[in-house]
Amino acid sequence: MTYKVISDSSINLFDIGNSNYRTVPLHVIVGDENFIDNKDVDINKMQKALESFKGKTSTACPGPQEWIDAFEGADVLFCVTITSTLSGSFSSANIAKQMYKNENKNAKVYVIDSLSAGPELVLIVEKLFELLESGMDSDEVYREICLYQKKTHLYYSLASLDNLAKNGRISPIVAKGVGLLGIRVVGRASDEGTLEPLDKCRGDRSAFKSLVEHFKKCGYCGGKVVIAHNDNESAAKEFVQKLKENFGEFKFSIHRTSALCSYYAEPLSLMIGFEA
Ligand code: X90
Repeated sequence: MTYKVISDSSINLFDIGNSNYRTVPLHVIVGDENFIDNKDVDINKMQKALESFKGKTSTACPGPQEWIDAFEGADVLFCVTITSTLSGSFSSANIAKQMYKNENKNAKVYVIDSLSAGPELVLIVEKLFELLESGMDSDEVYREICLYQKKTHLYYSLASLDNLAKNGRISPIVAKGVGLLGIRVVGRASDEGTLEPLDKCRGDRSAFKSLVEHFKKCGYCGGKVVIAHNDNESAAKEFVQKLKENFGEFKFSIHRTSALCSYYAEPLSLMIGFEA
């Protein structure tokens, strides 16, 4: 039995130090440029293109064939996707699953809707490897990961909601005024996998205060934390400090957002996944 864990690129990480890990790219489209969200994508170039382009920009999920290309050679596959309420990635992966199973009768393909994006997918993928490497049977791994997902959360502090609103992912009324005077929208991925804005804050410090309160309400008590930032590493580090002051020591990692998340979680935004 050879297994692979495959995530779409909303996870932001293309290497997690495991050779059974693959990603499939979402796409960011700026005029006639298609930024394919893989390890080679040039985020700075994309950002410059976004700033200078005056027309409508958009994103696209991976097609089924992009998933299948990543499946090749494995007979147990765990696919993790960005929330199905905001993207077609989950349904693409399911089409790929059917196609792959037609050709590979004994293959087992599990498609997991993260109901989230970014760092929460990192937590899910890391847990999947932990379970698979313990030698657990794949159906059992699937049951366990569904339980684990109930304990993980995603919160965010967004510096602008422009691209979310322009692409119909959030109401323009909610988006109005964010981006001015350092306003941050603090919110979370709801249990249904939708964007749930919770507070409007002025500046990172005030956003951290709000986030710490939300962590408390979730019953956070020192679980693993994964932070993705869009060009705001200092805020990510400062937030870790704030958490330490409130909750003591915990395991954490910090990385930059890749193309898809950088497009929607615009510059200076943070995405924070954690285990409650
Ligand atoms: O299929 C596509 O074109 C991709 C569309 C993705 C739309 C939303 C991505 C949001 C990414 C924003 C903050 C956290 C979101 C929480 C999700 C429930 C980043």
